Amino acid sequence: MKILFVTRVVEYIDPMNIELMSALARRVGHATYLSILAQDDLEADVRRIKPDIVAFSTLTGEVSHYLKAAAVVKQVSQNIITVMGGPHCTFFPEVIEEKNIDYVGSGECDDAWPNLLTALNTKKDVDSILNIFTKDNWAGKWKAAGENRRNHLAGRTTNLDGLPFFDRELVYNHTPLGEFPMLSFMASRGCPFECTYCFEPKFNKIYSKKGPIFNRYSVERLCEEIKEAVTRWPKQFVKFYDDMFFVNKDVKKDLWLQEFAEVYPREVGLPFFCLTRCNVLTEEHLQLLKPAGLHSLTMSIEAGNEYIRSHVIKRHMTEEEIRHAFYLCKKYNIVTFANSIFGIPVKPEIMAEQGKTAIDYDIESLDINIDCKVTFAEFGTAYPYPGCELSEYVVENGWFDQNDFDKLHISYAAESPLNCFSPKEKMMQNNLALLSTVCVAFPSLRNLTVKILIKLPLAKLYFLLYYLTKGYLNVFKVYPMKFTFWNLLRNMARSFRLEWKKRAPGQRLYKKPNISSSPTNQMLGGSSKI
Ligand code: B12
Ligand code: SF4
Repeated sequence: MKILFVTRVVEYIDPMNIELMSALARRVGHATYLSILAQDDLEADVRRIKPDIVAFSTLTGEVSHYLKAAAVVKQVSQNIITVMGGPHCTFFPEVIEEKNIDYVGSGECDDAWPNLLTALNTKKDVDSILNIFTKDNWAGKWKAAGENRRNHLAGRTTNLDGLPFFDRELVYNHTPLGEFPMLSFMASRGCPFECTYCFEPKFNKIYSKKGPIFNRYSVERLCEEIKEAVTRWPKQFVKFYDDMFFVNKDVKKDLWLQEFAEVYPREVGLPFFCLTRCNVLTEEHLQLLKPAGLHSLTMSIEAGNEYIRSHVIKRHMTEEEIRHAFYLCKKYNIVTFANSIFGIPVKPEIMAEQGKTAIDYDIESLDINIDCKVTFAEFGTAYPYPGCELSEYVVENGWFDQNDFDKLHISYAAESPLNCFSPKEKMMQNNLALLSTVCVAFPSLRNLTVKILIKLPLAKLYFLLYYLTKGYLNVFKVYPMKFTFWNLLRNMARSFRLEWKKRAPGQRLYKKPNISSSPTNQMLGGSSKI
């Protein structure tokens, strides 16, 4: 069969979801194609390729784009089968009720996806395939009878080594990503922590007693795949995008990490980036990983305020642990990257008790990033994704209308979707998010920013400052890669468009306006009502 994958946009990280799904499909004998909404004409691609199946992998904020895309596919031919999977479907399999979606893959579909393809190809029963929701099995069992949907989930994939190598060719032949000198990969799946804004704790609940919470490729298999990729495409840097590259505070007990530190430099030898948490990192980790090629490390701070960290988002780490982790990185000359979340709502009575406004909490987050001397600090907005504890908290408090996914922008670099902030506060949050990255790099701008700049409607200027700071830090510090002059210019122009789009979706900065235009009315610098 011919399978056309549709994705919204390809940026600088490998779309590993599509690359894996394509590899799994090819392994069972199907041909795969790619259409990218931000650059291609989907309708023309569908008419030219004549796919049997069109497949989407969706995050929550982008689901409405894919539903519009599915409508375009069905307009061309009702016979084309549409399948949707990805994190949104894991938490919200109800998407099967959409008229233009024929099948939904929920949870890990490493087996379900090829099983579905085989069943469709051989016209066998699909309703009983675990992880796959159909119109019939949904209406007959889960919706009508209310049977526990978890019964329809297979266990978690235990043997990651058994997965095929990602089909990077599908993406690299179609986008500039193959020439971009960074390769992304995940050495593991899962995370045992319980942050309330993240999908992992919910995922762990859904999969309770159905397989390992944290699981890794073997070091040998991991290095084999990276080696194969870097011999085919010119890469200078590896970004390990695991939620947690290591979870064990005690390095001696992490035999995998020790083996990695020995084998990776010998077999791959490229500098790398990875992620962990401040309360996991120890000096021994850096002593082990620095000689192995560790160049930059993400440890998210998320909130400077202790109450928010412990009670609202459950990060469960002290300020001292945060400061110490960043101090260690400075000591070992490791470049640091930290995310923080603005616009995390606190109940009015607690705010009154603490004598703080909503913006005070955000400024506290800026300040801890400055104190920790984070190399590159990025500030997003709190977004309630389905199933996460944070979402229940904002819905219970009446700050967000449950199931209103259209309010969730494609990126949390946009305005807060919560109604507990005034338009003025939302404008200040947006301004501060842009300027904080600049302030952490140039701390002398902090006072001017929080006292004056934050209140001015100059978001476009702030975006430019943010973009230049981020661009400089990314290219020269976090991911140090060599570009030819023209390549650098090309990448700058492209990344400028992508960054802008994340904040001002209505703007026509892409090559051609298409069906991926925004479902929301959020604009750079806040809503137009200000
Ligand atoms: C890499 C990554 C990114 C990359 C690339 C994203 C991309 N489009 O590929 C970048 C940096 C761009 C990114 C950005 C964002 N991300 Co992100 N990202 C991830 C991360 C770490 C890994 C995703 C991945 O590739 N996994 C590997 C693949 C193989 O696994 P998978 O996607 O889960 O796929 C499995 C199943 O879902 C299913 N499946 C997937 N696709 C399909 C398709 C079909 C047809 C079928 C049948 C099954 C199926 O089978 C797969 C194999 O088991 C995840 C966290 C995580 N642990 O997964 C967050 C995650 C996906 N991101 C998330 C979010 C919120 C974002 C942002 C909104 C954040 C922001 N900065 O604004 C943006 C939005 C970007 C966008 N809209 O495109 C959330 C999504 C929550 C949700 N409910 O949708 C996650 C889950 C993080 C989290 N902890 O909550 N992200
Ligand atoms: S540590 Fe990271 S991946 Fe793990 S639950 Fe928290 S936010 Fe999610």
